[in-house]
Amino acid sequence: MSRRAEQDVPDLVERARAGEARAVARLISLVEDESPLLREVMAALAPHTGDAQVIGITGSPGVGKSTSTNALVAELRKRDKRVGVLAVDPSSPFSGGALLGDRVRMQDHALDRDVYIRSMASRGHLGGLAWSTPQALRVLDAAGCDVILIETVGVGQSEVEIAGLADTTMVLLAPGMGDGIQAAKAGILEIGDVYVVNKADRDGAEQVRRDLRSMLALADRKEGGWRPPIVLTVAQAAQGLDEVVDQLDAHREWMTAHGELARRRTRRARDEIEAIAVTALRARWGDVHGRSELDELAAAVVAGESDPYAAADELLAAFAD
Ligand SMILES: Nc1nc2c(ncn2[C@@H]2O[C@H](COP(=O)(O)OP(=O)(O)OP(=O)(O)O)[C@@H](O)[C@H]2O)c(=O)[nH]1
Ligand SMILES: [Mg+2]
Repeated sequence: MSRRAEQDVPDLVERARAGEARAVARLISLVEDESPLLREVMAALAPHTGDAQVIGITGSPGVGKSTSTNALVAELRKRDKRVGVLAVDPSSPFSGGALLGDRVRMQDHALDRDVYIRSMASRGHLGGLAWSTPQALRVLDAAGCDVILIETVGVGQSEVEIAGLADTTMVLLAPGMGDGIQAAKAGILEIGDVYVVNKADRDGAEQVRRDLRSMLALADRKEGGWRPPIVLTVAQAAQGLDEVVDQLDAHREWMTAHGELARRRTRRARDEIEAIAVTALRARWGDVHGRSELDELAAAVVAGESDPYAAADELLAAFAD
């Protein structure tokens, strides 16, 4: 692509919508780099967003997230869906070894033009996933992906964050990982819409299912709400993924019928707006902080000519300019 074509936003958007992988890649890079073109990009994408089914995939390290993502892509391709995959590493500022390994595995789909795969590091953005991932989702959505899978590397906070980004959150467990206790600890019982017990070729998968089912029964879920199904899979052998996709679709239908999809998306948009606004405020705060104005106000407070509240009000007035 010529330098000029890379900067021509309407042209990039048109080509991304036509399925040109390089244009999609370029748009996501503009997001990651916080390009000055970002506003123009987002405005151009907005009318084309809202159709993709966004699925978050989470679970303990080694449970089979990448293997399952790979097998899910194959199942979705069988159903003629265009698929986007975002592998997000919120813990590292660089694309680390884990993602590299995943990339190699994902080469199963490397030549398929209806599959777009991207690894993202969150590069120490404020709020980790919060800032850049939703914008990358918008790019893939507008580019015509029917389904977008978000896989996180790393544990902890990211699990809850991913639930905030996705329409449907899929939680993976596996036998022999002490997952029962982990599930209760990590708050996984609250975030899952579909549970998958992977590595069902190993002993103990049925037991994990039973434990999970009784824990879910005790969890504080809303009356008349969605009852998360538990599916057994052997991702390595591509077994059970058809039922996983059926359940993901069933959840989407349920959400649509009950207004939950709209509620979740509104919540997501609120979070996005807030994250952008807070980032902008912080940037402006940086400006204010550097100004001599603050020194003057501080001197007035020290001299007893002003108080900290009045001084803060004066400073905040600077934001309104
Ligand atoms: N026995 C068995 N092994 C599996 C299955 N699915 C995945 N594995 C193996 O489990 C290991 C971890 O799989 P990954 O897909 O890399 O797991 P992950 O959750 O992405 O791991 P991280 O990215 O490190 O968190 C690999 O050696 C897989 O081959 C399965 O269904 N059965
Ligand atoms: Mg992985």
